Amino acid sequence: MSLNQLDKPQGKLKILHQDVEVSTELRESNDILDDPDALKKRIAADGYLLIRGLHDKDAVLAARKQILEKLAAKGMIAPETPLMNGIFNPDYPEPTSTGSMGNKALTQLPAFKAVVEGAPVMRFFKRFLGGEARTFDFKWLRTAGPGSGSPIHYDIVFMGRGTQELYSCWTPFGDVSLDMGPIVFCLGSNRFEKVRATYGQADVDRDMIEGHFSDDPLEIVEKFGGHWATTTFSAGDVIIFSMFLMHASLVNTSNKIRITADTRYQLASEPIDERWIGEKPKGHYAWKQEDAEIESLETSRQRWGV
Ligand SMILES: O=C(O)CCC(=O)C(=O)O
Ligand SMILES: [Fe+2]
Repeated sequence: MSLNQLDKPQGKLKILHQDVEVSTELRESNDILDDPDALKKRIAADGYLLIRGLHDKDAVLAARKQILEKLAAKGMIAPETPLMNGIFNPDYPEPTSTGSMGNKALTQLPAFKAVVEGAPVMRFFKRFLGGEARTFDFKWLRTAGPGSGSPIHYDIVFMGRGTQELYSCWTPFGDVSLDMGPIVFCLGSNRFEKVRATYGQADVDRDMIEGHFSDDPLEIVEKFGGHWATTTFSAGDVIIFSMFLMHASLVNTSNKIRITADTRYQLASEPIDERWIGEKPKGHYAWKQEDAEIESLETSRQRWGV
């Protein structure tokens, strides 16, 4: 065993400020891709579907290149390093976070749209949902620099005004190793009934809550059960998950920018959350806007009794 491994207890990875036991085993669903019933059963049980190589790698890398060119023009890429490596410029004056997203200059890039609205993913959802699928016009594109990580949450509280038969799809634009901060799931959290019935019924723009559920990844597994799990991703892979699967991202401890998108898909015939559609989606019109008063996490959790 190398010194490095001794320094870092095996299996422990960083979520927020904590080193947590994180499994790196997620189940692949490539073998049941053509079987919608099996896919539905699996997502109902596991909360996610990991599909390796759904997208053409070259299409994903073409989008990566266009995105990186924009980031380089802003000075975010370390000088004298190969563009496609996506090394963060340590002298870049602003902190980057997984929250820097939805930027139209990036989400309208043709090569980006060609992936997240492209035939492979739309065909997948058409078959999986059993009808014409559509995606939100708003895309969450994240350029997550060193040190960043996303908080622990269910997606439903941000996008639950339409159908609940709504799915998130997380797409890496380039390979994502464990040190680059991939998405991490609390497996079993889709069955936290009391959490689903309380926090899971909230709407951030109506309730003015924090949005995330906890600042403490260990608290979740100790109090409610489940365990944290992630995997490494290659360009072309996607992971699709339910609105009620608790997730976050590992802290990016590398020197690279992690480029990923999360986009949403549903049946075209079902009601859709009006905040995320149209030419200029209105987005979170109240939550965390200027002068917004946000209820503390502690108060929300007391109110919910969880
Ligand atoms: O990529 C991240 O950091 C967070 C992703 C996320 O919350 C999502 O895909 O819904
Ligand atoms: Fe999310």
